[in-house]
Amino acid sequence: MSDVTSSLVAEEGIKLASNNLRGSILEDLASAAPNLSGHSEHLLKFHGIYAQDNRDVRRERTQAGETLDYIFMIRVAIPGGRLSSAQWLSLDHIAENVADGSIRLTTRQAVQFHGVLKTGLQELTGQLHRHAMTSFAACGDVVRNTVMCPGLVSDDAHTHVTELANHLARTFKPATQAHWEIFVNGERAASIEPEIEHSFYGDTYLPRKFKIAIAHPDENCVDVLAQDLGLIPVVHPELGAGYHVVIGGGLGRSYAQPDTFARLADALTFVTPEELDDLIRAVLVTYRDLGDRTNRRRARMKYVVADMGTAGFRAEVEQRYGRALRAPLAVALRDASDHLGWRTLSDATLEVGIRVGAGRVRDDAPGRGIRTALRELAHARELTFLITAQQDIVVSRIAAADRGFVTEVLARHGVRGVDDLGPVERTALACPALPTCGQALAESERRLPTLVRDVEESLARAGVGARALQLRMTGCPNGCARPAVAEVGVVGRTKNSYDLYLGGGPRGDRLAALHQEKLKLEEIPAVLEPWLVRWREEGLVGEGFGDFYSRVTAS
Ligand code: SRM
Ligand code: SF4
Repeated sequence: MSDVTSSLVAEEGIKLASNNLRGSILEDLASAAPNLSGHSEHLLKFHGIYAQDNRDVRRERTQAGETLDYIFMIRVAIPGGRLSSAQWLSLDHIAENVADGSIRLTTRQAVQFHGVLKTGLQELTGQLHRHAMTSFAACGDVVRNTVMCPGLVSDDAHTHVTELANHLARTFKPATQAHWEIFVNGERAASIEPEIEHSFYGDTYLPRKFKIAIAHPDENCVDVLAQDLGLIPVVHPELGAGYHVVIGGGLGRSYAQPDTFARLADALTFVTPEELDDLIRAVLVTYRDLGDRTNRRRARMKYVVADMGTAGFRAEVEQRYGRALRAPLAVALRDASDHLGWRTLSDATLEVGIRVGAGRVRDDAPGRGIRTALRELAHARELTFLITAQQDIVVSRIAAADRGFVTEVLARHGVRGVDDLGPVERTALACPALPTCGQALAESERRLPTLVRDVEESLARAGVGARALQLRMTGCPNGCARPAVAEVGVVGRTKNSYDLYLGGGPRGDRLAALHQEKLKLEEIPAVLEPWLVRWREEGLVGEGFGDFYSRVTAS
Protein backbone atom coordinates (compact mmCIF):
# COMPACT_ATOMS: atom_id res chain seq x y z
CA MET A 1 0.00 0.00 0.00
CA SER A 2 1.43 3.45 -0.93
CA ASP A 3 1.84 6.25 1.61
CA VAL A 4 -0.96 8.18 -0.03
CA THR A 5 -3.31 5.22 0.21
CA SER A 6 -2.51 4.45 3.79
CA SER A 7 -2.95 8.07 4.87
CA LEU A 8 -6.24 8.22 3.03
CA VAL A 9 -7.51 5.06 4.63
CA ALA A 10 -6.64 6.70 7.92
CA GLU A 11 -8.67 9.81 7.06
CA GLU A 12 -11.67 7.86 5.83
CA GLY A 13 -11.41 5.66 8.91
CA ILE A 14 -11.28 8.69 11.21
CA LYS A 15 -14.48 10.07 9.70
CA LEU A 16 -16.19 6.69 9.95
CA ALA A 17 -15.29 6.17 13.59
CA SER A 18 -15.94 9.76 14.65
CA ASN A 19 -19.54 9.42 15.81
CA ASN A 20 -20.57 12.16 13.42
CA LEU A 21 -17.54 14.41 13.79
CA ARG A 22 -17.19 14.17 17.58
CA GLY A 23 -14.26 11.79 18.00
CA SER A 24 -12.24 12.72 21.09
CA ILE A 25 -12.23 16.46 20.39
CA LEU A 26 -13.79 17.35 23.75
CA GLU A 27 -11.17 15.35 25.68
CA ASP A 28 -8.36 16.78 23.56
CA LEU A 29 -9.55 20.33 24.14
CA ALA A 30 -9.65 19.71 27.89
CA SER A 31 -6.09 18.36 28.04
CA ALA A 32 -3.21 20.62 29.13
CA ALA A 33 -1.22 19.96 25.92
CA PRO A 34 -0.91 22.97 23.57
CA ASN A 35 -1.78 20.80 20.57
CA LEU A 36 -4.15 17.97 19.62
CA SER A 37 -4.05 14.34 18.59
CA GLY A 38 -3.84 13.62 14.85
CA HIS A 39 -7.40 12.30 14.74
CA SER A 40 -8.79 15.42 16.36
CA GLU A 41 -6.74 17.58 14.01
CA HIS A 42 -8.49 15.99 11.07
CA LEU A 43 -11.97 16.13 12.59
CA LEU A 44 -11.53 19.72 13.73
CA LYS A 45 -11.32 20.82 10.11
CA PHE A 46 -15.01 20.01 9.78
CA HIS A 47 -15.52 22.45 12.65
CA GLY A 48 -13.56 25.13 10.77
CA ILE A 49 -10.40 24.80 12.85
CA TYR A 50 -6.86 24.13 11.56
CA ALA A 51 -3.99 23.12 13.80
CA GLN A 52 -0.89 25.08 12.76
CA ASP A 53 2.46 26.14 14.14
CA ASN A 54 4.31 29.39 13.65
CA ARG A 55 6.74 28.43 10.89
CA ASP A 56 8.94 31.49 11.49
CA VAL A 57 10.21 29.81 14.67
CA ARG A 58 9.80 26.14 13.69
CA ARG A 59 13.43 25.48 12.83
CA GLU A 60 14.97 27.19 15.87
CA ARG A 61 12.53 25.52 18.22
CA THR A 62 13.17 22.12 16.67
CA GLN A 63 16.92 22.64 16.85
CA ALA A 64 16.66 23.71 20.50
CA GLY A 65 14.52 20.65 21.23
CA GLU A 66 11.60 22.88 22.28
CA THR A 67 7.91 22.34 21.59
CA LEU A 68 6.66 24.04 18.45
CA ASP A 69 4.73 27.29 18.72
CA TYR A 70 1.29 25.68 18.29
CA ILE A 71 -1.44 27.99 17.07
CA PHE A 72 -4.83 27.54 15.44
CA MET A 73 -6.54 29.07 12.44
CA ILE A 74 -10.32 29.36 12.61
CA ARG A 75 -12.33 29.95 9.46
CA VAL A 76 -15.79 31.47 9.80
CA ALA A 77 -18.19 30.49 7.02
CA ILE A 78 -20.06 33.60 5.91
CA PRO A 79 -22.47 32.70 3.11
CA GLY A 80 -22.16 35.30 0.36
CA GLY A 81 -19.80 37.25 2.65
CA ARG A 82 -22.66 39.27 4.16
CA LEU A 83 -22.44 40.63 7.74
CA SER A 84 -24.31 43.15 9.89
CA SER A 85 -22.59 45.90 11.89
CA ALA A 86 -23.07 43.83 15.07
CA GLN A 87 -21.46 40.80 13.46
CA TRP A 88 -18.52 42.86 12.21
CA LEU A 89 -18.00 44.25 15.72
CA SER A 90 -18.01 40.75 17.12
CA LEU A 91 -15.31 39.66 14.61
CA ASP A 92 -13.31 42.75 15.54
CA HIS A 93 -13.59 41.85 19.21
CA ILE A 94 -12.33 38.32 18.52
CA ALA A 95 -9.39 39.64 16.49
CA GLU A 96 -8.36 41.85 19.38
CA ASN A 97 -8.94 39.48 22.27
CA VAL A 98 -8.51 35.92 21.03
CA ALA A 99 -6.54 36.08 17.75
CA ASP A 100 -3.49 37.93 16.40
CA GLY A 101 -5.16 41.32 15.99
CA SER A 102 -6.18 40.80 12.37
CA ILE A 103 -9.32 39.75 10.54
CA ARG A 104 -8.30 37.89 7.36
CA LEU A 105 -10.85 38.12 4.54
CA THR A 106 -10.61 35.12 2.25
CA THR A 107 -11.02 34.49 -1.47
CA ARG A 108 -14.26 32.66 -0.58
CA GLN A 109 -15.78 35.63 1.28
CA ALA A 110 -15.12 34.02 4.64
CA VAL A 111 -13.07 35.28 7.57
CA GLN A 112 -10.04 33.64 9.13
CA PHE A 113 -8.48 34.22 12.52
CA HIS A 114 -4.84 33.29 12.97
CA GLY A 115 -2.66 32.74 16.01
CA VAL A 116 -5.43 31.47 18.30
CA LEU A 117 -4.33 29.33 21.22
CA LYS A 118 -6.04 26.08 22.08
CA THR A 119 -7.41 27.64 25.24
CA GLY A 120 -9.18 30.31 23.18
CA LEU A 121 -11.03 28.02 20.77
CA GLN A 122 -14.24 27.54 22.71
CA GLU A 123 -14.43 31.20 23.67
CA LEU A 124 -14.07 32.11 20.01
CA THR A 125 -16.68 29.70 18.71
CA GLY A 126 -19.07 30.73 21.49
CA GLN A 127 -18.66 34.39 20.54
CA LEU A 128 -19.40 33.56 16.90
CA HIS A 129 -22.49 31.64 17.90
CA ARG A 130 -23.85 34.52 19.95
CA HIS A 131 -23.82 36.61 16.77
CA ALA A 132 -25.38 33.97 14.51
CA MET A 133 -22.11 32.95 12.86
CA THR A 134 -20.33 29.63 12.78
CA SER A 135 -17.07 28.03 11.76
CA PHE A 136 -18.83 24.66 11.33
CA ALA A 137 -18.36 23.24 7.80
CA ALA A 138 -16.09 26.13 6.79
CA CYS A 139 -13.53 23.37 6.15
CA GLY A 140 -13.70 19.57 5.89
CA ASP A 141 -15.09 17.12 3.34
CA VAL A 142 -18.43 18.89 2.98
CA VAL A 143 -20.06 21.75 1.08
CA ARG A 144 -17.91 24.77 1.93
CA ASN A 145 -18.78 28.45 2.25
CA THR A 146 -20.93 29.40 -0.73
CA VAL A 147 -19.66 32.48 -2.50
CA MET A 148 -21.92 34.94 -4.25
CA CYS A 149 -21.31 38.13 -6.21
CA PRO A 150 -21.95 41.10 -3.86
CA GLY A 151 -23.89 42.71 -6.71
CA LEU A 152 -26.59 40.08 -6.19
CA VAL A 153 -27.03 41.25 -2.60
CA SER A 154 -27.08 44.98 -3.07
CA ASP A 155 -28.78 45.18 -6.44
CA ASP A 156 -32.58 45.07 -6.15
CA ALA A 157 -33.02 43.60 -9.64
CA HIS A 158 -31.82 40.26 -8.27
CA THR A 159 -33.69 40.03 -4.99
CA HIS A 160 -34.84 36.47 -5.73
CA VAL A 161 -31.20 35.38 -5.43
CA THR A 162 -30.25 37.45 -2.39
CA GLU A 163 -30.91 34.70 0.15
CA LEU A 164 -29.60 31.83 -1.97
CA ALA A 165 -26.15 31.57 -0.37
CA ASN A 166 -27.75 31.39 3.10
CA HIS A 167 -30.30 28.88 1.90
CA LEU A 168 -27.62 26.59 0.41
CA ALA A 169 -25.48 26.92 3.54
CA ARG A 170 -28.29 25.71 5.78
CA THR A 171 -29.56 23.11 3.33
CA PHE A 172 -26.23 21.39 2.76
CA LYS A 173 -24.63 21.69 6.19
CA PRO A 174 -24.19 18.25 7.77
CA ALA A 175 -27.02 17.62 10.20
CA THR A 176 -24.86 16.44 13.11
CA GLN A 177 -25.21 18.35 16.36
CA ALA A 178 -21.56 17.66 17.24
CA HIS A 179 -20.41 21.26 16.73
CA TRP A 180 -23.08 22.68 18.97
CA GLU A 181 -22.39 20.11 21.66
CA ILE A 182 -18.61 20.59 21.65
CA PHE A 183 -18.30 24.28 21.05
CA VAL A 184 -21.41 26.06 22.26
CA ASN A 185 -22.65 23.97 25.15
CA GLY A 186 -25.52 22.51 23.21
CA GLU A 187 -27.09 25.89 22.54
CA ARG A 188 -28.99 26.08 19.29
CA ALA A 189 -29.30 28.94 16.82
CA ALA A 190 -31.96 28.37 14.19
CA SER A 191 -30.42 30.86 11.77
CA ILE A 192 -27.20 28.92 11.34
CA GLU A 193 -28.19 25.34 12.04
CA PRO A 194 -28.88 22.83 9.27
CA GLU A 195 -32.47 22.87 8.06
CA ILE A 196 -32.91 19.35 6.86
CA GLU A 197 -31.59 15.95 7.97
CA HIS A 198 -29.16 15.07 5.20
CA SER A 199 -28.37 11.45 5.43
CA PHE A 200 -26.80 11.66 1.96
CA TYR A 201 -23.49 12.66 3.53
CA GLY A 202 -23.35 9.27 5.22
CA ASP A 203 -20.73 8.36 7.81
CA THR A 204 -17.74 9.25 5.66
CA TYR A 205 -19.08 12.50 4.24
CA LEU A 206 -17.69 13.53 0.83
CA PRO A 207 -14.34 12.33 -0.54
CA ARG A 208 -13.09 15.95 -0.29
CA LYS A 209 -14.26 19.54 -0.09
CA PHE A 210 -17.06 20.77 -2.38
CA LYS A 211 -17.31 24.40 -3.47
CA ILE A 212 -20.31 26.32 -4.79
CA ALA A 213 -20.39 29.86 -6.21
CA ILE A 214 -23.20 32.04 -7.51
CA ALA A 215 -22.09 34.50 -10.16
CA HIS A 216 -23.85 37.63 -11.29
CA PRO A 217 -25.32 37.08 -14.77
CA ASP A 218 -23.30 40.00 -16.12
CA GLU A 219 -19.98 39.37 -14.44
CA ASN A 220 -17.78 36.81 -12.77
CA CYS A 221 -16.07 38.26 -9.71
CA VAL A 222 -16.46 34.89 -7.94
CA ASP A 223 -14.59 32.82 -10.57
CA VAL A 224 -17.60 30.59 -11.07
CA LEU A 225 -15.74 28.24 -13.43
CA ALA A 226 -13.18 27.42 -10.73
CA GLN A 227 -15.85 25.76 -8.57
CA ASP A 228 -17.10 22.23 -8.13
CA LEU A 229 -20.55 23.63 -8.91
CA GLY A 230 -21.40 27.09 -10.18
CA LEU A 231 -24.72 28.84 -10.60
CA ILE A 232 -25.45 31.76 -12.87
CA PRO A 233 -28.95 33.26 -12.58
CA VAL A 234 -30.41 33.46 -16.09
CA VAL A 235 -33.82 33.66 -17.74
CA HIS A 236 -34.85 30.65 -19.83
CA PRO A 237 -36.90 31.63 -22.93
CA GLU A 238 -39.75 29.28 -21.95
CA LEU A 239 -39.29 28.50 -18.26
CA GLY A 240 -38.44 31.94 -16.91
CA ALA A 241 -35.93 32.73 -14.16
CA GLY A 242 -33.61 29.95 -13.06
CA TYR A 243 -29.98 28.90 -13.03
CA HIS A 244 -27.36 27.93 -15.55
CA VAL A 245 -25.42 25.17 -13.75
CA VAL A 246 -21.73 24.41 -14.35
CA ILE A 247 -19.76 21.58 -12.77
CA GLY A 248 -16.26 20.16 -12.38
CA GLY A 249 -14.02 23.20 -11.88
CA GLY A 250 -11.10 23.40 -9.44
CA LEU A 251 -7.63 24.91 -9.40
CA GLY A 252 -5.47 22.89 -6.99
CA ARG A 253 -2.47 20.93 -8.26
CA SER A 254 0.32 19.05 -6.59
CA TYR A 255 3.95 18.95 -7.77
CA ALA A 256 4.26 15.46 -6.38
CA GLN A 257 1.44 14.23 -8.58
CA PRO A 258 1.55 15.11 -12.27
CA ASP A 259 -1.96 13.76 -12.85
CA THR A 260 -3.39 16.64 -10.83
CA PHE A 261 -4.39 19.81 -12.70
CA ALA A 262 -6.44 22.98 -12.75
CA ARG A 263 -9.71 22.64 -14.62
CA LEU A 264 -12.54 24.99 -15.61
CA ALA A 265 -16.13 23.87 -15.09
CA ASP A 266 -18.36 22.62 -17.92
CA ALA A 267 -21.98 23.57 -18.54
CA LEU A 268 -24.37 20.94 -17.14
CA THR A 269 -27.95 22.14 -17.39
CA PHE A 270 -30.61 24.76 -16.67
CA VAL A 271 -32.81 24.36 -13.59
CA THR A 272 -35.71 26.34 -12.19
CA PRO A 273 -35.43 27.62 -8.59
CA GLU A 274 -37.78 24.80 -7.45
CA GLU A 275 -35.51 22.16 -8.97
CA LEU A 276 -32.24 23.56 -7.66
CA ASP A 277 -31.87 21.74 -4.31
CA ASP A 278 -32.64 18.35 -5.85
CA LEU A 279 -30.16 18.90 -8.66
CA ILE A 280 -27.38 19.93 -6.27
CA ARG A 281 -28.17 16.93 -4.06
CA ALA A 282 -27.94 14.63 -7.12
CA VAL A 283 -24.53 16.10 -8.02
CA LEU A 284 -23.32 15.72 -4.42
CA VAL A 285 -24.48 12.12 -4.23
CA THR A 286 -22.80 11.33 -7.56
CA TYR A 287 -19.56 12.79 -6.22
CA ARG A 288 -19.99 11.01 -2.88
CA ASP A 289 -20.36 7.69 -4.71
CA LEU A 290 -17.76 8.09 -7.45
CA GLY A 291 -15.06 10.35 -5.96
CA ASP A 292 -11.64 8.78 -5.31
CA ARG A 293 -11.29 7.92 -1.63
CA THR A 294 -7.94 6.21 -2.13
CA ASN A 295 -5.94 9.36 -2.90
CA ARG A 296 -6.83 12.70 -1.34
CA ARG A 297 -4.78 14.60 -3.92
CA ARG A 298 -7.06 13.28 -6.65
CA ALA A 299 -10.27 13.15 -4.71
CA ARG A 300 -11.90 16.36 -5.95
CA MET A 301 -14.98 16.11 -8.14
CA LYS A 302 -13.19 17.70 -11.11
CA TYR A 303 -11.22 14.47 -11.55
CA VAL A 304 -14.39 12.39 -11.66
CA VAL A 305 -15.74 14.70 -14.38
CA ALA A 306 -12.42 14.73 -16.25
CA ASP A 307 -11.95 10.96 -16.04
CA MET A 308 -15.43 9.92 -17.15
CA GLY A 309 -16.12 12.92 -19.42
CA THR A 310 -18.90 15.45 -18.91
CA ALA A 311 -21.42 13.27 -20.78
CA GLY A 312 -20.65 10.25 -18.59
CA PHE A 313 -20.86 12.32 -15.41
CA ARG A 314 -24.11 13.86 -16.60
CA ALA A 315 -25.62 10.38 -17.10
CA GLU A 316 -24.65 9.46 -13.52
CA VAL A 317 -26.28 12.65 -12.20
CA GLU A 318 -29.44 11.97 -14.23
CA GLN A 319 -29.68 8.51 -12.69
CA ARG A 320 -29.59 9.96 -9.17
CA TYR A 321 -31.78 12.96 -10.07
CA GLY A 322 -34.39 10.61 -11.44
CA ARG A 323 -34.97 12.42 -14.73
CA ALA A 324 -33.22 13.76 -17.80
CA LEU A 325 -31.36 17.02 -17.51
CA ARG A 326 -32.21 19.87 -19.86
CA ALA A 327 -29.59 21.01 -22.35
CA PRO A 328 -27.69 23.97 -20.92
CA LEU A 329 -28.21 27.46 -22.35
CA ALA A 330 -25.31 29.29 -23.99
CA VAL A 331 -24.10 31.70 -21.29
CA ALA A 332 -21.09 34.00 -21.72
CA LEU A 333 -19.14 35.61 -18.88
CA ARG A 334 -18.79 39.22 -19.91
CA ASP A 335 -16.88 41.01 -17.16
CA ALA A 336 -15.57 40.79 -13.58
CA SER A 337 -16.00 43.79 -11.32
CA ASP A 338 -13.75 44.38 -8.30
CA HIS A 339 -16.62 46.22 -6.56
CA LEU A 340 -14.29 49.00 -5.39
CA GLY A 341 -15.32 52.65 -5.06
CA TRP A 342 -18.66 54.37 -4.49
CA ARG A 343 -21.95 53.29 -6.02
CA THR A 344 -25.58 54.35 -5.56
CA LEU A 345 -27.99 51.47 -5.02
CA SER A 346 -31.50 51.31 -6.38
CA ASP A 347 -33.00 52.24 -2.98
CA ALA A 348 -30.87 55.44 -3.05
CA THR A 349 -28.53 54.25 -0.31
CA LEU A 350 -24.82 54.09 -1.10
CA GLU A 351 -22.03 51.57 -0.86
CA VAL A 352 -18.28 51.86 -1.01
CA GLY A 353 -15.87 49.05 -1.90
CA ILE A 354 -12.58 49.29 -0.02
CA ARG A 355 -9.30 47.66 -1.01
CA VAL A 356 -7.98 45.64 1.91
CA GLY A 357 -4.70 44.20 0.59
CA ALA A 358 -4.47 40.38 0.65
CA GLY A 359 -7.57 40.47 2.84
CA ARG A 360 -5.62 41.39 5.97
CA VAL A 361 -7.76 43.81 8.01
CA ARG A 362 -5.17 45.06 10.47
CA ASP A 363 -4.24 48.47 11.86
CA ASP A 364 -0.96 50.18 10.92
CA ALA A 365 -0.54 51.47 14.47
CA PRO A 366 -2.62 51.15 17.63
CA GLY A 367 -5.94 52.88 16.98
CA ARG A 368 -5.06 53.84 13.40
CA GLY A 369 -5.80 51.89 10.28
CA ILE A 370 -8.44 49.96 8.41
CA ARG A 371 -9.54 47.77 11.32
CA THR A 372 -10.28 50.76 13.54
CA ALA A 373 -11.94 52.60 10.64
CA LEU A 374 -14.33 49.72 9.98
CA ARG A 375 -14.99 49.33 13.71
CA GLU A 376 -15.87 53.02 14.01
CA LEU A 377 -18.28 52.73 11.08
CA ALA A 378 -19.91 49.60 12.50
CA HIS A 379 -20.27 51.29 15.93
CA ALA A 380 -21.82 54.39 14.48
CA ARG A 381 -24.30 53.01 11.94
CA GLU A 382 -26.40 49.95 11.04
CA LEU A 383 -24.56 48.92 7.88
CA THR A 384 -24.10 45.83 5.75
CA PHE A 385 -20.54 44.57 5.28
CA LEU A 386 -19.95 42.48 2.15
CA ILE A 387 -16.70 40.56 1.83
CA THR A 388 -15.76 40.10 -1.82
CA ALA A 389 -14.07 37.12 -3.48
CA GLN A 390 -11.16 39.54 -4.10
CA GLN A 391 -10.44 39.70 -0.34
CA ASP A 392 -11.88 43.23 -0.16
CA ILE A 393 -14.84 44.71 1.69
CA VAL A 394 -17.88 46.65 0.54
CA VAL A 395 -19.55 48.81 3.17
CA SER A 396 -23.15 48.87 2.01
CA ARG A 397 -26.52 50.44 2.90
CA ILE A 398 -24.95 53.80 3.75
CA ALA A 399 -27.54 56.59 4.00
CA ALA A 400 -26.90 59.17 1.29
CA ALA A 401 -26.43 61.84 3.97
CA ASP A 402 -23.62 59.78 5.55
CA ARG A 403 -21.24 59.79 2.60
CA GLY A 404 -19.20 62.63 4.13
CA PHE A 405 -19.05 60.88 7.49
CA VAL A 406 -17.85 57.58 5.99
CA THR A 407 -15.30 59.35 3.78
CA GLU A 408 -13.95 61.26 6.77
CA VAL A 409 -13.56 58.13 8.93
CA LEU A 410 -11.75 56.24 6.17
CA ALA A 411 -9.46 59.18 5.35
CA ARG A 412 -8.63 59.79 9.03
CA HIS A 413 -7.40 56.20 9.25
CA GLY A 414 -5.35 56.36 6.08
CA VAL A 415 -7.64 54.03 4.12
CA ARG A 416 -7.03 54.90 0.48
CA GLY A 417 -9.79 55.45 -2.02
CA VAL A 418 -9.94 53.57 -5.29
CA ASP A 419 -8.41 56.46 -7.26
CA ASP A 420 -5.24 56.27 -5.19
CA LEU A 421 -4.60 52.60 -5.91
CA GLY A 422 -1.97 51.41 -8.36
CA PRO A 423 -3.03 49.47 -11.49
CA VAL A 424 -1.69 46.16 -10.18
CA GLU A 425 -2.32 46.81 -6.49
CA ARG A 426 -6.03 47.36 -7.13
CA THR A 427 -6.85 43.73 -7.90
CA ALA A 428 -3.80 41.81 -6.66
CA LEU A 429 -4.51 38.74 -4.50
CA ALA A 430 -2.24 36.64 -2.30
CA CYS A 431 -2.83 33.63 -0.09
CA PRO A 432 -1.59 33.67 3.55
CA ALA A 433 1.30 31.17 3.04
CA LEU A 434 4.07 31.70 5.61
CA PRO A 435 4.19 31.72 8.55
CA THR A 436 0.85 30.03 9.21
CA CYS A 437 0.06 27.72 6.29
CA GLY A 438 1.42 24.22 6.77
CA GLN A 439 1.45 23.62 3.00
CA ALA A 440 3.37 26.75 1.98
CA LEU A 441 6.52 26.16 -0.05
CA ALA A 442 7.27 29.88 -0.42
CA GLU A 443 6.19 33.30 0.85
CA SER A 444 3.08 34.95 -0.56
CA GLU A 445 1.04 37.53 1.39
CA ARG A 446 4.11 39.03 3.05
CA ARG A 447 5.87 39.52 -0.29
CA LEU A 448 2.89 40.76 -2.29
CA PRO A 449 3.49 44.52 -1.69
CA THR A 450 7.07 44.31 -3.00
CA LEU A 451 6.08 42.27 -6.04
CA VAL A 452 3.20 44.65 -6.82
CA ARG A 453 5.49 47.67 -6.57
CA ASP A 454 8.09 46.06 -8.87
CA VAL A 455 5.52 44.99 -11.47
CA GLU A 456 3.94 48.46 -11.41
CA GLU A 457 7.39 49.92 -12.12
CA SER A 458 7.74 47.49 -15.04
CA LEU A 459 4.35 48.58 -16.36
CA ALA A 460 5.43 52.22 -16.20
CA ARG A 461 8.76 51.51 -17.95
CA ALA A 462 6.92 49.57 -20.65
CA GLY A 463 4.73 52.62 -21.30
CA VAL A 464 1.50 51.04 -20.06
CA GLY A 465 1.60 52.44 -16.52
CA ALA A 466 -2.08 53.34 -16.45
CA ARG A 467 -3.44 49.96 -17.60
CA ALA A 468 -4.92 47.46 -15.18
CA LEU A 469 -3.09 44.18 -14.74
CA GLN A 470 -4.42 41.28 -12.66
CA LEU A 471 -1.75 39.59 -10.52
CA ARG A 472 -2.33 36.72 -8.13
CA MET A 473 0.26 35.04 -5.96
CA THR A 474 0.34 31.83 -3.92
CA GLY A 475 2.90 30.02 -1.82
CA CYS A 476 2.19 26.64 -3.45
CA PRO A 477 0.22 25.12 -6.36
CA ASN A 478 -2.91 24.53 -4.29
CA GLY A 479 -3.96 27.83 -5.81
CA CYS A 480 -5.86 29.47 -2.95
CA ALA A 481 -5.69 32.96 -4.51
CA ARG A 482 -6.77 31.49 -7.87
CA PRO A 483 -3.56 32.26 -9.83
CA ALA A 484 -4.48 29.63 -12.42
CA VAL A 485 -7.11 31.93 -13.93
CA ALA A 486 -5.19 35.22 -13.51
CA GLU A 487 -3.55 37.36 -16.19
CA VAL A 488 -0.33 36.97 -14.19
CA GLY A 489 -0.10 34.05 -11.75
CA VAL A 490 2.91 33.62 -9.46
CA VAL A 491 3.03 30.21 -7.80
CA GLY A 492 5.50 29.15 -5.10
CA ARG A 493 7.69 26.21 -6.06
CA THR A 494 10.51 26.11 -3.51
CA LYS A 495 11.52 28.40 -0.67
CA ASN A 496 13.11 30.83 -3.14
CA SER A 497 11.49 30.12 -6.48
CA TYR A 498 8.19 30.61 -8.23
CA ASP A 499 6.56 29.47 -11.45
CA LEU A 500 5.15 32.25 -13.63
CA TYR A 501 1.80 31.71 -15.37
CA LEU A 502 0.46 34.19 -17.93
CA GLY A 503 -2.65 34.71 -19.99
CA GLY A 504 -5.59 33.79 -17.77
CA GLY A 505 -8.84 35.48 -18.57
CA PRO A 506 -9.75 38.55 -16.51
CA ARG A 507 -13.32 37.20 -16.66
CA GLY A 508 -12.19 33.88 -15.18
CA ASP A 509 -12.98 31.96 -18.37
CA ARG A 510 -9.50 30.84 -19.41
CA LEU A 511 -6.64 29.09 -17.65
CA ALA A 512 -3.25 30.77 -17.61
CA ALA A 513 -0.34 28.98 -19.33
CA LEU A 514 2.95 28.14 -17.67
CA HIS A 515 5.38 30.77 -18.98
CA GLN A 516 8.56 30.09 -17.04
CA GLU A 517 9.51 27.87 -14.12
CA LYS A 518 11.63 28.42 -11.02
CA LEU A 519 12.13 32.15 -11.08
CA LYS A 520 13.32 34.15 -8.11
CA LEU A 521 10.72 36.71 -7.10
CA GLU A 522 13.07 39.57 -8.06
CA GLU A 523 13.41 38.13 -11.57
CA ILE A 524 9.69 38.16 -12.36
CA PRO A 525 9.32 41.85 -13.35
CA ALA A 526 12.21 41.58 -15.82
CA VAL A 527 10.70 38.45 -17.41
CA LEU A 528 7.34 40.17 -17.64
CA GLU A 529 8.54 43.51 -18.99
CA PRO A 530 9.20 42.55 -22.64
CA TRP A 531 5.67 41.14 -22.77
CA LEU A 532 4.29 44.39 -21.39
CA VAL A 533 6.17 46.25 -24.14
CA ARG A 534 4.70 43.89 -26.75
CA TRP A 535 1.27 44.45 -25.23
CA ARG A 536 1.68 48.20 -25.80
CA GLU A 537 2.99 47.72 -29.34
CA GLU A 538 0.85 44.85 -30.60
CA GLY A 539 -2.24 44.86 -28.36
CA LEU A 540 -5.63 45.61 -29.89
CA VAL A 541 -7.61 48.62 -28.68
CA GLY A 542 -8.98 47.84 -25.22
CA GLU A 543 -7.39 44.38 -25.14
CA GLY A 544 -6.37 43.26 -21.65
CA PHE A 545 -2.97 41.67 -21.01
CA GLY A 546 -4.35 38.16 -20.48
CA ASP A 547 -6.33 38.28 -23.72
CA PHE A 548 -3.30 39.68 -25.56
CA TYR A 549 -0.88 37.05 -24.26
CA SER A 550 -3.30 34.25 -25.00
CA ARG A 551 -3.96 35.54 -28.54
CA VAL A 552 -0.34 35.98 -29.56
CA THR A 553 0.91 32.75 -28.02
CA ALA A 554 -1.91 30.75 -29.65
CA SER A 555 -1.03 31.97 -33.13
FE1 SRM B 1 -7.12 27.03 0.14
C1 SRM B 1 -5.68 24.39 1.67
C2 SRM B 1 -6.15 29.07 2.58
C3 SRM B 1 -9.27 29.35 -1.03
C4 SRM B 1 -7.33 25.34 -2.83
N1 SRM B 1 -6.15 26.76 1.90
C5 SRM B 1 -5.67 25.57 2.37
C6 SRM B 1 -5.14 25.72 3.81
C7 SRM B 1 -6.26 25.38 4.74
C8 SRM B 1 -3.84 24.97 4.12
C9 SRM B 1 -3.94 23.60 4.72
O1 SRM B 1 -4.63 22.73 4.17
O2 SRM B 1 -3.26 23.39 5.72
C10 SRM B 1 -4.84 27.25 3.78
C11 SRM B 1 -4.88 27.97 5.14
C12 SRM B 1 -3.65 28.83 5.29
C13 SRM B 1 -3.69 29.78 6.41
O3 SRM B 1 -2.70 29.82 7.17
O4 SRM B 1 -4.64 30.53 6.55
C14 SRM B 1 -5.78 27.74 2.72
N2 SRM B 1 -7.69 28.82 0.76
C15 SRM B 1 -7.10 29.55 1.73
C16 SRM B 1 -7.62 30.97 1.75
C17 SRM B 1 -7.66 31.59 3.14
C18 SRM B 1 -6.76 31.81 0.79
C19 SRM B 1 -6.97 33.31 0.84
O5 SRM B 1 -5.96 33.99 0.65
O6 SRM B 1 -8.06 33.80 1.01
C20 SRM B 1 -8.99 30.75 1.07
C21 SRM B 1 -10.04 30.35 2.07
C22 SRM B 1 -11.31 30.00 1.41
C23 SRM B 1 -12.50 29.91 2.32
O7 SRM B 1 -12.84 30.90 2.93
O8 SRM B 1 -13.09 28.83 2.37
C24 SRM B 1 -8.67 29.56 0.19
N3 SRM B 1 -8.18 27.27 -1.58
C25 SRM B 1 -8.92 28.37 -1.92
C26 SRM B 1 -9.23 28.35 -3.32
C27 SRM B 1 -9.99 29.43 -4.08
C28 SRM B 1 -11.48 29.25 -4.04
O9 SRM B 1 -12.01 28.35 -3.42
O10 SRM B 1 -12.13 30.06 -4.72
C29 SRM B 1 -8.65 27.21 -3.84
C30 SRM B 1 -8.63 26.79 -5.34
C31 SRM B 1 -9.93 26.27 -5.79
C32 SRM B 1 -10.02 24.80 -5.54
O11 SRM B 1 -10.47 24.42 -4.47
O12 SRM B 1 -9.62 24.04 -6.42
C33 SRM B 1 -8.01 26.53 -2.74
N4 SRM B 1 -6.64 25.17 -0.45
C34 SRM B 1 -6.76 24.69 -1.73
C35 SRM B 1 -6.18 23.37 -1.78
C36 SRM B 1 -6.10 22.45 -3.03
C37 SRM B 1 -7.23 21.52 -3.04
C38 SRM B 1 -7.11 20.50 -4.14
O13 SRM B 1 -7.99 20.43 -4.98
O14 SRM B 1 -6.14 19.76 -4.16
C39 SRM B 1 -5.68 23.10 -0.48
C40 SRM B 1 -4.95 21.83 -0.01
C41 SRM B 1 -5.84 20.88 0.64
O15 SRM B 1 -7.06 21.02 0.67
O16 SRM B 1 -5.27 19.89 1.12
C42 SRM B 1 -5.99 24.25 0.32
FE1 SF4 C 1 -1.15 27.60 1.77
FE2 SF4 C 1 -0.68 26.91 -0.72
FE3 SF4 C 1 -3.09 27.76 -0.06
FE4 SF4 C 1 -1.10 29.46 -0.12
S1 SF4 C 1 -1.90 28.33 -1.89
S2 SF4 C 1 -2.59 29.27 1.55
S3 SF4 C 1 0.60 28.24 0.53
S4 SF4 C 1 -2.17 25.91 0.67
